[in-house]
Amino acid sequence: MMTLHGFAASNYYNLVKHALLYKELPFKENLIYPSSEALLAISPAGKVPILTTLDGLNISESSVICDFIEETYPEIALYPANASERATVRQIMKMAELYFELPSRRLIPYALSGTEAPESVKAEVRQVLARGITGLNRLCQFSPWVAGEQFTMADIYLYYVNTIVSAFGSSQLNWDVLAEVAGMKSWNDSMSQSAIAQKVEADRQANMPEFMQKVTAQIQAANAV
Ligand SMILES: N[C@@H](CCC(=O)N[C@@H](CS)C(=O)NCC(=O)O)C(=O)O
Repeated sequence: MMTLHGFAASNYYNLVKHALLYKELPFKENLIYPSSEALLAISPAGKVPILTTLDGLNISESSVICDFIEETYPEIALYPANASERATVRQIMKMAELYFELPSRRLIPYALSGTEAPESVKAEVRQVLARGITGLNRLCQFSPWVAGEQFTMADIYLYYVNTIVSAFGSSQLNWDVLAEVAGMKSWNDSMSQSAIAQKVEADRQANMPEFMQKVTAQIQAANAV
């Protein structure tokens, strides 16, 4: 059986988990946190998620894992058969990561340590998010799914990216970023209603206390140096 390594408080972990559940693939979960020797042994960059395949290969990077599971298990397809349509799906995923996820993540250390991000950092984050808003407004259809009639990996990817935008980007900047993309909010709400999203969210909430304990211990250790 495949193994998904990581922790449920991670949105990158959750998007892969959602895709595996959607494709009805059997897998087990291995709870593992960053900075552990066990993770470094299987993850080139020391990041989660990692998927161990049936051949024993350890794959990192969520979008690469998404591609692998689709190519290996094409049943219950999450990418369009048409190459041009697939390219649109991948553009949405890439833009979501580069211009929504990564800038929002810059605000996580400030949010977790309860400090205010410097205005210069906020300005840079706003600028990148604005690019994401423009790009996603141009590419997303929400009719009813992100890329049109077919539910795709872009729906799963963007939904979990948006959890970080809402929790850190929007809250730290006092800016409802998702409201800037026409159709995004109602699509996001309907995504959250699915049985899979609700299971993933329940697991996330169950993991949060332990995850926050680890974060607090790390902040205290850094402050003690
Ligand atoms: N580009 C990576 C990012 C994964 C990532 O940043 N994971 C976080 C957890 S949400 C992590 O492992 N952080 C540990 C660290 O930065 O040391 C992917 O798509 O999988």
